[in-house]
This record gives sequence, C-alpha cells and structure tokens, in this order.
Amino acid sequence: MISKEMESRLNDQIAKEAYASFLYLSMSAWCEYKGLNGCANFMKRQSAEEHMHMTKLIDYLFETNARAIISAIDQPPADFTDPKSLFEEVLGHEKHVTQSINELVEYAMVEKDHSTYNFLQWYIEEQREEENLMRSILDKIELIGDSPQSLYFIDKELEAINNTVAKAEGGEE
Ligand code: OFO
Repeated sequence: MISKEMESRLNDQIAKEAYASFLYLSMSAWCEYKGLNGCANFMKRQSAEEHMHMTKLIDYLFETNARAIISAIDQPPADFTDPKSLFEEVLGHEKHVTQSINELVEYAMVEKDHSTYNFLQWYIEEQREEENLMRSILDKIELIGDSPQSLYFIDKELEAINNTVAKAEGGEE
C-alpha cells in the first residue's frame, strides 16, 4: 500500500514517460522523413523503452493496490533541425526525467516508503545508462562532424549503435 500522495506522484511520472515515448516516436518519424533510417530505428527503440518505463509504473501501482490513471499526452514537436540538435534535445530531456526520478526517490525517503524507494532504484540506473548513451552519441557526432556530407556517416553510426543495444538487450536488430 502506498500513500495517495505517492500514487499521484507516480501517476505524474507515468505521464512523463508517455510524453517521452511520443517525443521520441516523433523524432523517429522526422528522421525517417529525412532518410536517416539508422537514427529513425534508434529513436523508435528509445520510444519503445519509454513505453516500457511507463507500463512498469502502471504495474507497480497495481501491485501496491493503487490506481493508475492514463492522462492525455501533449503534442510533441514534429520538426527538428539536424541529428546533432535532436540528440542534444534527447539528452536534455533525459536529464529532466532524471531530476524527476530523483525527486520521487527523495519523496519516498520522506515518507519512509521503502517499497517505492526500492522500486525506483531501477529507474535511477536506467537514467544513468541513458544519459551516458546519449552523451556517447553526441561525442561521436562531434568526431564525425555535422556537415551535410557527414549525415550519411552519423546515420550509419546510429544503425550500428542500435544493433549493439538490441544485442545487449537480447532483442531483434
Ligand atoms: Fe529515459 O526516461 Fe524513462 O525513465
């Protein structure tokens, strides 16, 4: 059993994960439109990850006899400038989510809610990994350069990273 306040805060987090999933899907669609299939596949995978983060929270609420509320999702932007600024936006968004998870953990400590505190540790680790992955992608883009001719190589790199992530997760490429 968790408190009503914790239930409400976890529901807010569900909405944030849902928005991240839609934002990344929109980014994937833009990449596809621009012919950047490697980037598109990578962002589609990230979108699916965020969807899983959302359903994990929903399951936790059920397990603790609380209620999950699925709210409306804001329209994500449809247009992006280039892969570099797109991944800068992803990293910025992930930092924002990390902050939100940290605040949830701090609140679980205030309430001495050990169950939720323990559950949230998975998200702490996930955020560290995701921020690290996005930083490494931006480092690669920096190395390749962001001239129009570099787009082909950036896209190839993202396809390779996507395949590596898929293998590490034991999923399909
Ligand atoms: Fe990467 O944001 Fe979910 O937790």
